[in-house]
Amino acid sequence: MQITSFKQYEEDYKKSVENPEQFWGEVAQNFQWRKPWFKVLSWNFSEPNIKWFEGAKLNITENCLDRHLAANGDKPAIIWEPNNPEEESVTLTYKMLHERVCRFANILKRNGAKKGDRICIYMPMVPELAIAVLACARIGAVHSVVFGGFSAKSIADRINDAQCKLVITADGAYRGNKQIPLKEVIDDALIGCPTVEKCIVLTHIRTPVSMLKGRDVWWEDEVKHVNDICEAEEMDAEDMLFILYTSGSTGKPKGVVHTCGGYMVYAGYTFSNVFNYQPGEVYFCTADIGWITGHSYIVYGPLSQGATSVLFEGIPTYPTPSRFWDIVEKHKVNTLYTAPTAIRSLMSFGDEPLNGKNLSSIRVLGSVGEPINEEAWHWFDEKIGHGKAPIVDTWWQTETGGIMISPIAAVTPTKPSFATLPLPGIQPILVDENGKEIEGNGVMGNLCIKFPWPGMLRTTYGDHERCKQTYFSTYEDLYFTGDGCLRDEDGYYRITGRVDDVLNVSGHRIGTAEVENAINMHAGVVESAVVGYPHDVKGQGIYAFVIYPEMHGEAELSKKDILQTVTRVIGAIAKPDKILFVSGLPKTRSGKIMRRILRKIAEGETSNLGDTSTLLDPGVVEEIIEASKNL
Ligand code: 7RM
Repeated sequence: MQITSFKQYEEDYKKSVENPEQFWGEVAQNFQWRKPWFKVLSWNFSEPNIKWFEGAKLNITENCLDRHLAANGDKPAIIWEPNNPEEESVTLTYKMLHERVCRFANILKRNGAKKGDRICIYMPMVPELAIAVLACARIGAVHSVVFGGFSAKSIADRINDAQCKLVITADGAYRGNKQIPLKEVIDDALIGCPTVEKCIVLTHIRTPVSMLKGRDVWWEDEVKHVNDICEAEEMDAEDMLFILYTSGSTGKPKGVVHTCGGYMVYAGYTFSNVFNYQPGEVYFCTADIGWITGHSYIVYGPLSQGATSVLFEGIPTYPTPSRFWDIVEKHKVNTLYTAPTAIRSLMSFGDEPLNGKNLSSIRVLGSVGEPINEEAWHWFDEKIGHGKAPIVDTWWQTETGGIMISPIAAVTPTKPSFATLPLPGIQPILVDENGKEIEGNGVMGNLCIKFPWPGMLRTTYGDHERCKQTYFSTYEDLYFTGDGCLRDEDGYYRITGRVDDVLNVSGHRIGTAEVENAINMHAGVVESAVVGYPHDVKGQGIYAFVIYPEMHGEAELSKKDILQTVTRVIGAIAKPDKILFVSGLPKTRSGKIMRRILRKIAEGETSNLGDTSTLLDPGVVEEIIEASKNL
């Protein structure tokens, strides 16, 4: 299943388009199924209704664990690198991971979890997070991992939307020199979550926590009551595997649903090919398991291929900006998969942190989460890869389940800031505003996908209509990605960024509407408008225009109050970088905020604002421009 030459890529691609069912049927043979499928694919994009490997039975954890035991049981599955480099790292072999997953699966059962139940996981980046995820999959429960940076209110919204029965958390997390009281946040969240019956708490930082009788139990105590034998639940290929919430241009975050069979095949196939993973190599993805990159390329993809996956608890700059390079040297990392924002942040420290670091183990580099600028690409290539490691710039989304457009390491010729070519099975097309296909090369348009792939989302939890509206209704019979894209003279794809009201801040997806709603919850705020602006390290920064007529004290303090509100409502990741108090917002006569104008002002453009003739009150723009100059 591994592509080793460009010619083979071209052949596989052709086959995947001409005969997708045969192509994916063959790929799927590389996985372990309890029962085979009777139909590889049935689909329509109008409802949408997508089924891969219909009739097949499996459990993804048998593919990630059991099937490696005989030949590779003693091979490291997970290498955990703690936040504090003075602490010992932990290696879990496939045998050990299997045992711990089975134990924890029994703990889940003991606490009332069964197939189909939704379980919220809010944990630090420790091995137990991967164990919790896999234990859910083992018993057929649906995990919904919530990133540790979200607030109690965000967690409660997600728990309630998915009607979770259990929560798995830890007392707290380390993040650089900070400690985050996870259980306290969960306690606040659970005040408003009537469906939650049990909460399992791992001791990690040993900070004092409240433990509610009848609801809260310690992970360590529970372990004493179970053995390590847990047969995997037999799952239908189209049974739900997990829900992961992601932001869109409107409303609350949507629960993207992935299913067992197709997701497994797609995560495993793309992992093996894009990174050209070789047996025995050490692979390090710096993402958090709370995001899709961690699901697909720390846990499921690598483990399904018997790989060794490094799980890092800390941040790139703690205790020093050499931390990534220390980890690469210590664990002899062969593949490093990270985000442009991390690269840009580390670049800003110059070459000093690289001095004396042995990066010779590195064979493949990867980038994900946002467009990578040429400067960062070249720095990564030269300073980290020493010009010898191919960079795979991987474009994909929470909704796509796995990498869609990307070079194949050591196969596809790369080009700085280009995601290059679609992987086999992926049929991208560019369309104009009216949904008309833009053919040929040297063109730009909105990126859509015209044929299903096994890893695609099946629905948005509890609201299929929303899935249809968001992804399948903008353009008929196409999946719309929300991204703008260029296809150059060579047919290479370059993703230019979102064309909707979704921001990408340090690789985190944040809806402008979500931030506005949070700001508007602050007492006294009348209205707000949020746009993105170019930010050297974060990619995009958040710029908020706020109408707040009767401020509480000084403007600077009022800004801090607003940041506090946003932190409470969403989490610190959504805090605006800039807040500008204004007396009005530029609106059309029909009352729509003209974001185009605000975006220009946020970018520092104060003259060519384009057509403002439809504005209700052009004076307001002048005032905002003047005020923005003093920010
Ligand atoms: C994997 C992930 C998805 C959005 C997507 C894009 C942007 C991701 C790249 C990229 C340019 C890339 N999932 N994006 N990867 N843009 N080049 N290689 O990030 O759901 O959190 O975000 O991220 O805008 O639509 S996500």
